[in-house]
Amino acid sequence: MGLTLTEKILKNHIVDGEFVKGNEIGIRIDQTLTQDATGTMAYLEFEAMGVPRVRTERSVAYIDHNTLQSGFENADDHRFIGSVAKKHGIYFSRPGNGICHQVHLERFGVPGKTLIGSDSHTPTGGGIGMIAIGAGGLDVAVAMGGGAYYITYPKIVKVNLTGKLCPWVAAKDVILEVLKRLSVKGGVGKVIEYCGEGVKTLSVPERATITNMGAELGATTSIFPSDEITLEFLKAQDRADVWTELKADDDAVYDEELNIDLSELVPMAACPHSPDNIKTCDEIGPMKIDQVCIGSCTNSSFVDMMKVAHILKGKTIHPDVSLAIAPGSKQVLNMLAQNGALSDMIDAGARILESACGPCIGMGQSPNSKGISLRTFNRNFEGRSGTKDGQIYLVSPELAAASALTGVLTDPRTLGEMPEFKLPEHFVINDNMVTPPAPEAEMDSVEVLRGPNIKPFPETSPLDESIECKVSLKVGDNITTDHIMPAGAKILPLRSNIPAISQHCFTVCDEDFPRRAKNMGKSIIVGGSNYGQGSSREHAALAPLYLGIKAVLVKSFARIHRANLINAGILPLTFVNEADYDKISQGDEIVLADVRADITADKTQLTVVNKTTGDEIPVLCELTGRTKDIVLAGGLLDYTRESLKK
Ligand code: MIC
Ligand code: SF4
Repeated sequence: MGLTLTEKILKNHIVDGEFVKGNEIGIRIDQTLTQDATGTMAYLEFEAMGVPRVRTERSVAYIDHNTLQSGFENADDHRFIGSVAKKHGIYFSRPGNGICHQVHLERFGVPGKTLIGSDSHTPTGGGIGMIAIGAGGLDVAVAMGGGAYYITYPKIVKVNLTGKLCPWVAAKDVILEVLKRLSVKGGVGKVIEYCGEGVKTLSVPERATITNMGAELGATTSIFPSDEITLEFLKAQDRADVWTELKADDDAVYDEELNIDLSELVPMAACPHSPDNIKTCDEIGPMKIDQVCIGSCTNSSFVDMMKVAHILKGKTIHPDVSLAIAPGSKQVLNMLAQNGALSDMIDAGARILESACGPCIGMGQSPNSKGISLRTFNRNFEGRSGTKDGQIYLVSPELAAASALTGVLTDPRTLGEMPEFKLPEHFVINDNMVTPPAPEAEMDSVEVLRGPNIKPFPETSPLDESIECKVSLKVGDNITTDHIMPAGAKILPLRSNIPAISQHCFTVCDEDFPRRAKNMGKSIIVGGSNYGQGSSREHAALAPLYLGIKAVLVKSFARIHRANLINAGILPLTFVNEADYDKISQGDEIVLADVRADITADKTQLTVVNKTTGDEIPVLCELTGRTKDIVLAGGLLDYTRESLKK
């Protein structure tokens, strides 16, 4: 029986566990990446593990999220990360060099290698045939130290692409179609593998748009084969030497299959407030808009920007629309500057932003009240833009630029004939904003520079014998990490200060939650299905940890967040019967008696007694050998320290 591409790469990297579906397996990690909003914590954790030098083939620290620098905090974090990187063997991509995923694809990604990154959109690397997975900072710290990364051996979904996209229909529309069919929960526990004749019609940046937004499916990762198109891209980046051909065997067996005829797709948008709320341009109609933002790790490549410049050239944006453009990397921005396309954008009235995440994570450019904003980004969760009642639509760069001119949602197919937009034969290459680490012999003399906002990892303790406490919060379905731990210009600077950032935990849902939870001392949270979807930010687990949360009981979890809870030593529990969700209310007192003994004895079904109502609620606590030990130890940091001692 043949193998899928995913299986081939995983098989080459497995170091622990058995290659059986549904089993937990440990894989060797070749490359890691961090960004600054999760990076400070990841490097504090790496330091706490006491490993002197990274043991990966390549680790890169990017600065791209917190670049507003409205106080000293961001700049201090940049300096800290730069100095830690220099000392411990990590390449440092300085602020201004671009968004981590865009730069990693351009300059560092290697087909067939494994990459984990402390950012949920790390699967962008699947665009050049990597197994690239988003993870919590602690997992990345462990991988930098040479430890394996653990995943559940995934189900593999084949997406068979046929045909070719029509003019002005984009890669964004492909992934919006997949989201429409599978939903934001549809990818959990799965890898999405793209195959078929249609693959050849998509360039690497287009493939990367598709794998990037696989994160919105909840998928472990997404991957394209590495073929002659991949080689062409790597050649143009002067990196042909890292190319290898990679594809699934013809007789590979998949768990699920999906067929998409590219020629049947039309321009679409993900409507507020979920990336799977898909409508076609026609279905929405010529809706009046207030803002357009173009960029983010999903759609900020050179060709994306060239399309936008072409549409804007010689025109002026609509008087009621604000247009912001953030090219994805220094390479992209520089090439636009050199070939005059930047001038076309500026001339049309675009507000050019630095190459960084910017508005995607609510760092500036929040829309007006109730403002309708078309964005080429990947997430439109409520409030993420910084405007609570902002209405965010996720669209292709083509649709965004066309609409910026007309002031209403505009089908880009009305733009007339589409010229051919080709990948350049040579990208402009200058890695002068990537600082290499100090040579090993000199690392001891490198001083790590810390600012006053950088506080140590919160205290953890081994799992209690029994848990007896109140429910401090009850929430519904599809709670995102932006609900649990909001970002934006006010809160992001606190990413290296857990006591301070925890004061904002869940305030989007309930202003009083942080104070109430802290006053309770210990408590649990109850939630619905797909709890914790979205970001990889471990702050969504560390802030609850700091506020005394002992367990989270929900209908189902999103993958990365569940792993982050375990890493923080918080028990992840799910209802055996989803209907029992109604038997427990905020403020109820609950008991999980002898939980430590039960988990030690590998019991997976436990009983939560609701002391307030008298109900006995069966719950699942499915922890395998390793995750069980992590929870018993009080989290991954303690567990790793103990293992290193042994
Ligand atoms: C996001 O898109 O939500 C982020 C900001 O990039 C996060 C990481 C973070 O919260 O720092 C992600 O996707 O993991
Ligand atoms: Fe940055 Fe947005 Fe991409 Fe997250 S999704 S890495 S915030 S550009």
